[in-house]
Amino acid sequence: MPTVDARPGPYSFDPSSTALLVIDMQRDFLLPGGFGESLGNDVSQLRRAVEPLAALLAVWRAAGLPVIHTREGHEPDLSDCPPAKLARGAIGQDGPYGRILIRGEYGHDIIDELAPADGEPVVDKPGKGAFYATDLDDLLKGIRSLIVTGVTTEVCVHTTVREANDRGYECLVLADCVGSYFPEFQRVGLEMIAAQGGIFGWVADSADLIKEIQR
Ligand code: C5J
Repeated sequence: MPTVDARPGPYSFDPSSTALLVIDMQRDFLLPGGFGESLGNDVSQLRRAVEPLAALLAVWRAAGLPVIHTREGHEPDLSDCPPAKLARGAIGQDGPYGRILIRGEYGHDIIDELAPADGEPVVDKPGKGAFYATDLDDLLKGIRSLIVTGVTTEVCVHTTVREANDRGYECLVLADCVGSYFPEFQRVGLEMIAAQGGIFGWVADSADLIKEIQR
């Protein structure tokens, strides 16, 4: 079994029951003028995850392993957006890439560098967690281990990993393939996952996973 040098300890996975999850690498989070910037964030902070994630995707796809992407967003009529969420942020308002965080708009889609390949499922989710109000759990039938990447570390990545852990998935979060607008949250967010003996997952660098895939 491939075993990755991870924190708090080795992470073993069977490639035949492992999927790579790419969370919310959307223009609305990564480009100026989108949802992330509308909340006052410095979106350039997320860029550092793009190159390592693109490199991992190339290796992962070459190995024939499954990839699932997610996108956070809402129906054009906002019927799936709770009032409390709508009240905090610019969801549904016009921006340079269309209506912010609305399905079908240019800004809602995944950045060009990480565009899904043909056949890779894209799960649209109205919440922060990828299991809430989606068919992700059904899509993952036969999968036990999840390699988790995307943005943002302390919001959608954390929520999804906690949801996955509660459902019995073993999650490895790749430190260089997840991103936060806040360097402090990135550091602490990763520490929280691996603390207490790996309270809801493991953390590693993508190079250590790639080494195992290419072994
Ligand atoms: C946020 C996300 N931060 N994808 N969404 O609102 O982390």
